[in-house]
Amino acid sequence: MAPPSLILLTGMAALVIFSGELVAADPVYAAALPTGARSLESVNYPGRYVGHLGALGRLDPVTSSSTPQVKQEATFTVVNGLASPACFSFQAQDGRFLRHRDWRLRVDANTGDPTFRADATFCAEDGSVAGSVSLASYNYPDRRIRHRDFALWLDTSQDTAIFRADSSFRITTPWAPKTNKGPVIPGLFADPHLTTFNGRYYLYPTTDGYAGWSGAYSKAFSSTDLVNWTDHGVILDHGPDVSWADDSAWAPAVAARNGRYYLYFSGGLAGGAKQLGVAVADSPTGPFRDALGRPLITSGQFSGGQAIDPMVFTDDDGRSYLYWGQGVARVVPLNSDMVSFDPARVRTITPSGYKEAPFVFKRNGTYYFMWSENDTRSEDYRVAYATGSTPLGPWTKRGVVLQKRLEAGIKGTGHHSVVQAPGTDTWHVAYHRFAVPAGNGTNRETTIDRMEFNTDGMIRPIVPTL
Ligand code: FUB
Repeated sequence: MAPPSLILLTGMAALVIFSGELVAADPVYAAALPTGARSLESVNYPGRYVGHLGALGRLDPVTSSSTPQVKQEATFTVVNGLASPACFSFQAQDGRFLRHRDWRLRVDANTGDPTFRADATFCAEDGSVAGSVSLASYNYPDRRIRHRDFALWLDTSQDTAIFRADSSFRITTPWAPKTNKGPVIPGLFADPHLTTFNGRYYLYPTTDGYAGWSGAYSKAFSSTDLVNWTDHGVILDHGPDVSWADDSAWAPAVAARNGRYYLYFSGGLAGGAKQLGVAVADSPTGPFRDALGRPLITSGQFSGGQAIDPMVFTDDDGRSYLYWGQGVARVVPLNSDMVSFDPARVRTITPSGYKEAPFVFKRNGTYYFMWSENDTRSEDYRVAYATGSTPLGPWTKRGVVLQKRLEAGIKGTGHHSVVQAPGTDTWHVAYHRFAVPAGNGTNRETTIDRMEFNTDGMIRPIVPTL
């Protein structure tokens, strides 16, 4: 039986302008992989695919009459590299990641520590034949995934035809196609800010999968239909781009004014509490640059709570309000420059049960203030809301609208955002959950569901779907 059809790779060298010259940014890793569910077929043993038996990586034959389990084990989701967005990781259908240990390839759960992330990240080069790829280890760049005796190894590269063939794979359509709609973007992403600019949807999530949520960069994605997403790459990298924070790129949120785009973000100050910053760009996909060269809100500026989880709501009169806070929810009108405010006008609006992730929108003249309750590491992380008649409250708590659905394996549903489909009364909620099936509070994934209202304006319970 014929194997799945070949998906062509784009052999592509990244180019950047540096000191006025066009230079290759990363000449070593040259191939771009399609993300999403795929299978990896051996170049010199067509019909055999990268898979795993239990934990150990193998090269096994797969045909259309193979068992569902064999097909599942020969299917990986190609995702953002856990150690670098320039490279790739391969997530097995059971949630574990392909990684090397003692030079053998195996699948293991992501611990989020730097060693695991590096061991589970592979950088793509063109393979031995057109349309194939060779995968170099992120932390041992001179070693590649190759098969030997139909087991998978991480071996030192050799300049021989047999090594090149043994370390080249065709990326094919998956043997076990995805049956769920989610996550909307492959890989580990949390705290999604879903919004629209100029009739197009944009998604700004936290990059997840790091112990202690220590990921240092944010990416942007865009879509016209909330189903097919374009990855616009890294839009703000705290290491090089933010002088006062080099890690913990948490919960980005973007607002527009006068053709400019403002990215509000939390950042870690080494050894201290989080602070909140703002970056600016001429496009919703960046590149963003730190607008102030210092935090917009410093860690001790307001007593109580942590300065994280910013969000901006702009009312019909054009005034924008900044909401933020973990433990304590605060709001302040922003000045028209979007990067300053009067500290004397900051109000505390913490509702009962509030943990973090404030989000405000307006429908039919009613203001909706939503937030997350419990700890993001708990399966009981959930979303509640209140309504009010102004962007500053007072607020009437209405209750929980989004929570776990254990019968579907859905846990930890929270840190959401809400978007109105342009020109309609159709509303969508983006949120994260523990990655299905094997995630937890630092291995989260982003999904989107419909949000509907009763005739009295109350939000109907949101049913989280797979
Ligand atoms: O992703 C890091 C943190 O986890 C966010 O800032 C919180 O809202 C929680 O989701």
